[in-house]
Amino acid sequence: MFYELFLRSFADGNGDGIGDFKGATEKLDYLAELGITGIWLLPIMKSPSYHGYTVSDFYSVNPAYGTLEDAKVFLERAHTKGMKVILDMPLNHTAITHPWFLKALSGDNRHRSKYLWLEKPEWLKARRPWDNQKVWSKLNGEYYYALFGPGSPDLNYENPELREEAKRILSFWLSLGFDGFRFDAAKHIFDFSKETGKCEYQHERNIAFWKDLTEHCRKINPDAVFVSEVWDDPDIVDLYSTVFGIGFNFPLAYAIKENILVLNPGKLAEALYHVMNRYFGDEILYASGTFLTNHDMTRLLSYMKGDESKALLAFSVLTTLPGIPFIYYGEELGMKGEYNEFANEAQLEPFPWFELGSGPWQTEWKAFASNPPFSGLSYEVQGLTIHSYFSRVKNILHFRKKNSWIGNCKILEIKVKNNVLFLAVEVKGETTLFVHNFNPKAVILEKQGHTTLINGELSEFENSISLERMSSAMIK
Ligand code: ACG
Repeated sequence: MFYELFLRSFADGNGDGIGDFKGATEKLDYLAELGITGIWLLPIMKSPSYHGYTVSDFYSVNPAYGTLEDAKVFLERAHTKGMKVILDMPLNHTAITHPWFLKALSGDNRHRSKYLWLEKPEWLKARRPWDNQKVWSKLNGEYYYALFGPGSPDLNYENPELREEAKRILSFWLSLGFDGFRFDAAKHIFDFSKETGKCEYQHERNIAFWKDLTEHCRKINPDAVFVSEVWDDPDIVDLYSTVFGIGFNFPLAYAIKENILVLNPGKLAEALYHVMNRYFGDEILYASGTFLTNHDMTRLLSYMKGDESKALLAFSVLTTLPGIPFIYYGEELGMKGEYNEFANEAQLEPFPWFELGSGPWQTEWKAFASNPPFSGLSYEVQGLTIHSYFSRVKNILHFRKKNSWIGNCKILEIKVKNNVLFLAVEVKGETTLFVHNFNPKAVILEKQGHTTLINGELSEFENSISLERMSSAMIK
């Protein structure tokens, strides 16, 4: 089970208000206590942007986060606690402040060929596939291709020198001790066609690129872990994920959230057949990176309009499905935050360790907006009571940790009866049933074996069990 960690917002170890490696190292026990066995670090390299996805030096740690030595200590401590750490690697583009881009702008041909420049005026008509934004930006009278906006010029991987550079970058971080990578924007490496002058995903070329890079990494560490970010439909995610070993299952995140929001288990069951289809067969070619939210999305409790029962049901469903769950930092506390494409900071707020909004380790790089002090949200308050949202999420995560076999199970059947979702799974010939009650009241179920509560409440009788509203259980 992975934790998606944004260093800047997590824990401050040197008192400047910005989260860093030192702080995160001190808080590894907190993650271990949650049942986390892996960490996905959002980009840590030198960058002019707060989120770090625009890199200005691929071989350095952002000084605000510490030094390479601090990163090393973090990795070593995480390893002693049995956690793997993967690094977010935005190789698709650089920052405009990257020396390569600055040299390119000043006319240096070797560096110019690392980027894409406008060759024909009609290319200016090209638009970003999902929201119709412009993809060419202008600086010093020249147009360069920048799919994610003017601050992030795309790299041109037709340039063989650049591919070798990418390998060197990966070698560098693997040798520091990282266990692998989350490859950012994996479908975007080749996404502009010079033939048509349009944005077009060239999936085959992208996959060949990633195959080359992952094979290179596996020569250094045969057990390296790779997760691809391909935000697309299941058939496209499938294409890429076999190369990486783990593919984020975006369609699953939508299926769970959309159908729990409107409490429609029937539609969820239908969607699960589609988005988890690889877990119905005997041969599982890659693992699904399962999740509910990430840093590009509205936080879970905001999505569920503050309804904790729905959010907890979503956590329960997630943890009873095969794959590798990824939990976005702060979701365990029920942090809030609405994603907004143009000011996407609301879901990246400081992790609230203290009710007061300040104290040792507390980050304060930006003001709390969606998660104000004295709202009862902090770890300080929620950590104390067994009935808090935090404690209930923790119980669900512990359930999953204890039953880690779920990660590799095969799905046999998904059924809905009287608004109850039944999920039958199998591992090594043994069948298990998960039951999720979507009703606003208890349901009586026939007793079929040993029952374990996952979330909510249940009562057991001689021949039946009563599963309370919005509760989940495992029957073995
Ligand atoms: C990654 C990071 C993100 C980062 C970048 C750039 C990339 O997680 O934080 O931005 O380094 C697209 C890309 C993703 C990208 C997101 C932000 N994420 O593919 O790689 O944008 C559609 C498209 C997707 C698109 C998504 C965005 O298909 O490609 O993601 O919309 O909303 C159904 C459909 C599905 C559709 C969804 C949603 O599910 O099946 O296809 O997805 O609905 O409509 C960071 C910053 C940015 C900055 C940049 C440089 O966050 O602000 O500009 O860095």
